[in-house]
Amino acid sequence: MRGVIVKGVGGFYTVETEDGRLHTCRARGRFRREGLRPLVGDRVEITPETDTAEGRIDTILARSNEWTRPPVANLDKLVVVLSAHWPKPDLLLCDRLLLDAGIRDVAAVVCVNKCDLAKAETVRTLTEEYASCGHPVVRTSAKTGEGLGALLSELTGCVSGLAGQSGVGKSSLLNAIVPAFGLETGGRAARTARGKHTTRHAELLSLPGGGRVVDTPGFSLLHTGDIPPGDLGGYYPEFAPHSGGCAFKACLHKSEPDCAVKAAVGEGKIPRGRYERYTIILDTLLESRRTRYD
Ligand SMILES: Nc1nc2c(ncn2[C@@H]2O[C@H](COP(=O)(O)OP(=O)(O)OP(=O)(O)O)[C@@H](O)[C@H]2O)c(=O)[nH]1
Ligand SMILES: [Mg+2]
Ligand SMILES: [Zn+2]
Repeated sequence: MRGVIVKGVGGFYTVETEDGRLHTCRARGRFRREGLRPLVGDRVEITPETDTAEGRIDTILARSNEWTRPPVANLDKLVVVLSAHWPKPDLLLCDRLLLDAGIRDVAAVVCVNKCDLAKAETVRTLTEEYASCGHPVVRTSAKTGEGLGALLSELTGCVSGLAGQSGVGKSSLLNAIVPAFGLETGGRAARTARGKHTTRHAELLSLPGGGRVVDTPGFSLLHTGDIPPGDLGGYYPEFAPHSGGCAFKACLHKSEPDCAVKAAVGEGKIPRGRYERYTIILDTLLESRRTRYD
């Protein structure tokens, strides 16, 4: 029987089969020997046990994409959630997530949450910065309900993932959209009991209007996708109108002379923050090349 992994905890995978039933499955031992790890979002073939809600995962079908942070597969869309208030938005993490989506050719949306607490100016700056790189930006408040319709229409009809720092409100947003999800959110009590993270496992949830969404645990460290440094600029759509004007064809837009991208930053046509974080990511890519080939 075919199904999709909606949850995986401690070597047990919950598989929803096409008839809508849930089966708690173990993976075949062969997967471990082959270094293959079933992921939430995986489409699988299972052998159900007769008369119980259990079974065994036999085959993992080909993935359209896979992610290590969060560990999920087959996303159509990534929603990067930022908090416009506390925690302070980690824009480098946001840019890396957008890059990860770009590398996988997965659509990305930026969600600026906690608008009820934020200064209007903070919300505006974040919106402008990310709208200029071509991503839809939705402004939300899980508390007042602002923007939830716009967020829901981004989620409906596809398989999407909510990612971002711990505490930005990913689970709260999903609860506000579908109260029946009943996801645990980061009250103070929940946090002190377990450290910083409230959501501990990725879980794929079905949306009432069709589509699925995965709530993921927040994280801060992220390994930048392994791409040649010269390709990085290609994942910055806001560079595209300018990069043809660089003196060097293989310009990294860093220290080369006559760089049209840097000129555009100087003229305020490309957000400076995005550019500065681009150079940070570029340096990590250059550094990892150096350590590999020395
Ligand atoms: N005022 C306000 N508070 C919010 C909003 N969204 C979330 N919160 C609060 O922020 C805290 C963290 O929310 P969570 O939904 O647990 O955050 P999360 O992103 O799921 O965090 P992890 O599961 O740890 O990754 C909770 O106390 C929420 O009540 C919002 O839009 N406005
Ligand atoms: Mg959560
Ligand atoms: Zn350049």
